[in-house]
Order: sequence, then C-alpha cells, then structure tokens
Amino acid sequence: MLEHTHEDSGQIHKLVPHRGFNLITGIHSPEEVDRIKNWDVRDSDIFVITYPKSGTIWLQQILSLMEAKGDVTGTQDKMTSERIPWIELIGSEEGFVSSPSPRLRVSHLQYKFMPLGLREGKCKVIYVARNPKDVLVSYYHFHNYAAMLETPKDFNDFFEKFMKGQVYGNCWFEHVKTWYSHRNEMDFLYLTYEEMIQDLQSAVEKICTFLGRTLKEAELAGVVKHSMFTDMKRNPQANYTLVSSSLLNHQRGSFMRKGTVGDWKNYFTVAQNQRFDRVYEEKMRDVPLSFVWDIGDTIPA
Ligand code: PPS
Repeated sequence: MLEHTHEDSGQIHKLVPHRGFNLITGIHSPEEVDRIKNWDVRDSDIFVITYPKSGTIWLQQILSLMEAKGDVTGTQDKMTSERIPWIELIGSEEGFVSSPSPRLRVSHLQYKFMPLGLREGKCKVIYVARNPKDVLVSYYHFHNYAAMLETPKDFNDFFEKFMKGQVYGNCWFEHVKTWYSHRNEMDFLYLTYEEMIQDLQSAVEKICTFLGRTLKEAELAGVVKHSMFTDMKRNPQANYTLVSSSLLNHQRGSFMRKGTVGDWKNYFTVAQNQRFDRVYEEKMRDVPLSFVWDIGDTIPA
C-alpha cells in the first residue's frame, strides 16, 4: 500500500500520490504544487533539480558560497534551506515572488510540475544525478532519521519500496530519464555526484561557466574548500542541526552521513544487486548516461 501514516513526531505525515507523484502531507500541498507551473520565472533564476539524496545540499552549499565569493562566514547567517529554498514546500510561492534576483531554488519535483518559463528555456537549470545504488542506501538512512518519512522495517523493506518508486521522488529511473530527455529545451547543465567527488574544483568551474560567473582564484578556492565533505560535515547549516527534531531525529543519524561512492556494496546482497542491474539495464537501455559505481573508479589512473 502506498499511503502510510506515522506519528513518530506527534504529527501525521502521509505519502499521497498527486498526478502520479507522491507528496508528503503537512510538507507539500497539491494545490500549491499545481500552481508552480504558472510561476513567472526570470532569466536570472537558477533551479537545481535532483532526485532525493543526489547532492542537493552540496549544490546549495556551492551556489551559496559562489554568491558569497567563497567566504563561508557570508553563508552562515541563514539556514541552507532559507538561502536556497525548495519550491515544493508549503508557502514557498510568496518568497519566490518577492525575492530579489538572482533567485536560487531547489526541487525534487518531476519535470511536469515545473514553471512553464523554465520548460521554455527561460532561466537556468542544473540537474544533479547520483548512481542510484548509492542514492538508495543514502535514502534508506534518511528514512531512519527523517521523522516525516516512514521508518523502514529493514534494508530489504526499503529496497522494495525504492524499486517500486514508493518513496518521495517516485521512480529514480523516470526522474532522471524525463529530465534528461528534455535537456535541449532548457538552459541545462547535467552534473553527477561522482564527478564532483572525483574533481570538485573542475565541477565548480563548470558551474561558474554555465552561470556566467567569474571568480578570482582565492574565491574559487574558498568555494571548493567549504564545499568539501569534511568541511560540510562540521558545518551545522549543512547538517540541518538547527532543524527541529519533529522533522529530523538527530539522535538517529546525520545529514552529512558518508559522502562517498560505492557504499551500496556494504548493503546490497548479491541477489539484490543482480536484480538492480537487470532493472537498470532494461530501463536505461536507450539513455546515453553512465554512472560510476565504485570509489576506486573516481581516482585517476
Ligand atoms: S536531500 O535530502 O535530498 O536534500 O539530500 P541530498 O542533499 O540530495 O543528499 C545528501 C547526500 O549527499 C551527500 N553529500 C556530500 N557528499 C560528498 N561531498 C559533499 N560535500 C556532500 N554534501 C552532501 C550526503 O552526505 C548524503 O549522502 P550519504 O551517502 O548519505 O552520505
């Protein structure tokens, strides 16, 4: 059954399908999500799109640091999600309308919900994808820690839910494929989590070029330094430490968990891996994308 109710926090959150996409009650409103398509976008708007657990906060950190010219103190006055908010959260429209340019926003939504202007090439879109086996493992841990999501019985239980798309974000394959298939209609940059692990400086430079921003050498160095995993792990903003325990149970996990490639090998059974590979093969057959599955493959020979 797709809908579930849980009350870990005294609050009830349910995963409820809306136009083929699961929304979380109390976090999202179907009416507000439907209004997003009519939002008036500006050429200077920047949207970061991700399937959950693919590097959203990483991009939020990089973009915030770029705005602050690499000076981390310039990013610490506000929570990450206030500096670069989610468009799908209840109440986000007002801030979108009233914010000065450039407006930086993130979203896990499917393509069909997005503002029409974005879909017609106005503004800029950065899509970040991560290998789906590591996404699954990261999302499993997040479900154990986020009070608004159902706690899985065990890893196998979550594996099944992920494979069926019975999570927020729905089917990973559909998300990546649909967004990627529309890339030429938008001003679009496709990035992977693994390329950022492999060479963060090059990834930041790529983002700067895409956005038409020029940073001095020291500014670029600041962006890279403060968006490294070790630095972000110590950063309360990046860990959502200030977010209430009614949303994130900080006793059960941390947002900046492991930050690596290939952790799935510590969780998948041989049978799960074979099954995943079969599904991947079938769903990604016609898609010109490839992923790095092992940390060893991110190190230049
Ligand atoms: S969410 O809930 O969808 O917004 O989560 P998201 O931010 O997309 O993904 C969280 C995972 O990204 C990892 N992360 C990083 N890895 C390496 N380097 C840096 N700087 C970094 N920043 C975030 C974070 O640790 C989560 O992955 P896991 O595998 O759970 O560690």
